[in-house]
Amino acid sequence: MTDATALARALVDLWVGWGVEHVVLCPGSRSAPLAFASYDAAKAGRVLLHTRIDERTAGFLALGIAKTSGRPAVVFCTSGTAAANLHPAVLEAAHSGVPLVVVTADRPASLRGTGANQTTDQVGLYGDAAPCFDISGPVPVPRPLGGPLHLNVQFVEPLTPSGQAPQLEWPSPPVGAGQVPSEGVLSIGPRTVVVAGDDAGPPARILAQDAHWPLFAEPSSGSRTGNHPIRSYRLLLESELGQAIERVIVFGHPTLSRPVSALLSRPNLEVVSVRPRGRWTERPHPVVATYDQVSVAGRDESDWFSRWQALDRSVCAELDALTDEELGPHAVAREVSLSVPPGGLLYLGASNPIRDLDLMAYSPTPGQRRKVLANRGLAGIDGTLSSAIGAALTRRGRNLLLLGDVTFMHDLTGLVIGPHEERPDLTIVVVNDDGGSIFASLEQGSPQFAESFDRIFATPHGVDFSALCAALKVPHWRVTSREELRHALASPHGGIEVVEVVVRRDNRREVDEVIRELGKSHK
Ligand SMILES: Cc1ncc(C[n+]2csc(CCOP(=O)(O)OP(=O)(O)O)c2C)c(N)n1
Ligand SMILES: [Mg+2]
Repeated sequence: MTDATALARALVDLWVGWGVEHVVLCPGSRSAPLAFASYDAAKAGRVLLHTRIDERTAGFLALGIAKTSGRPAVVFCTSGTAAANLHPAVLEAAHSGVPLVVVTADRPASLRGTGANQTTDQVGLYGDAAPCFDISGPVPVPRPLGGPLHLNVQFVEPLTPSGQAPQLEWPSPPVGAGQVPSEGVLSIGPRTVVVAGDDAGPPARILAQDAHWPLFAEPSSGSRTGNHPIRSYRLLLESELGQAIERVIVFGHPTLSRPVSALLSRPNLEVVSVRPRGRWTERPHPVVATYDQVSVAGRDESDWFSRWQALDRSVCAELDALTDEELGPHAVAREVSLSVPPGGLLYLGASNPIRDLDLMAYSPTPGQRRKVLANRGLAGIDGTLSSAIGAALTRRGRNLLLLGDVTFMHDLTGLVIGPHEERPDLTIVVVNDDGGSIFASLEQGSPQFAESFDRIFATPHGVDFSALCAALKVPHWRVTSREELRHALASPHGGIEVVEVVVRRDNRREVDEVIRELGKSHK
């Protein structure tokens, strides 16, 4: 079998050849050859190396890096349960089409099925979420483009560098024929809206602008700029105007609101899909056509868009007045959205924070664009701190993360960053309502289940964030007023810091109900 040191060095060369800049290392013995080879590559300035002890965190760190840098990022770990801890990040990468290279060290294949220490069946561990290459020597491996790649590497002892390791050549995979993207030309005619889900990108905005159609752009769509986004779209779908929609063009991966899912499933509605990135590119509802890209023949000269714009302005004015009364979660989202400068990064946690921001964020002009990201592939509350830290590692300038208290605690080891590691600038805004408030507005939150609600859904914890952050040596500020929040957001201290905003949870269901009514009253 191939010398472990030579194999590890050749793998690092392969990654560098793919354009990999960041490598995330999790310590272990079987993966030692990769650790030494990556360390040497980092010393030579060929890669940037990050070390994390928790593989789940490390996986999401690499995911955040790959999401923002547009290049594959590598994470590697030892054999056994370590490999299983990378699974959440692999699934998220698969569903959001992020080029994450997951490398698991293994023993030689001859030891499989024998009860050797720390040895399980790692080949194909992530199922069809990540194509797996079981490697014991150089074989052709394609560069990952959209989605994760699993390299399971069999290392034979010795696992430490000794003597002169032979130089290995990595064979190139055959180049496949590229597919020609399909293009649809849309007519002006039916009353049309453009829905831009996660990762829709600028084409959704450009189409809405060209055709003069309303744009329903989720915060992490990358399309929420210019004049066409309708901020309160979620509230307006049940209004008379919302009922008049005849056609929807869907981009990206919309996941945030039930009214949008309901819209897309309406009978007698024409849905045109622009194929999203990720593992499953089919829509969960019927579509009349699917294209890779679309353009429009003409411009809608009717009053369709101006009616949406007028209604949106009046509902947003009511919404702002309502949410201005106290420092609730919506006001926090508003303040955060206003404090991200052009070119800055805003990462969003799942659950209510991203939905509140969706309702409260204004749309900057395209030139003043901010990068807004979220893990919407599977919308987990795991790995959010790490993903945001990974994203921030690739960016200079202002970086913010807005997330809930439960989401924060789910990824606490994301804040365990050793003294040799690079720490990015990141202001973490935790909306602390002592539990998961999203369930309050769902069926489970109905008064008939009130008795068990806190115990089995909301899970209040009473955790002292200030003590938690002190233990992790992360600066922490607790704010209770809008002025304090503004001040904290306006004066970052550099490095990673936590701004905890304490808000109520007991009135969440009522507040959401009042907000929903704002749209309905404009029938
Ligand atoms: C890994 C994972 N586990 C569980 C869930 C289900 N879940 C969705 S939101 C949520 C609670 C989130 O609470 P918090 O972060 O405080 O946000 P809030 O709902 O209060 O806005 C949970 C447990 C999930 N999405 N992902
Ligand atoms: Mg919460």
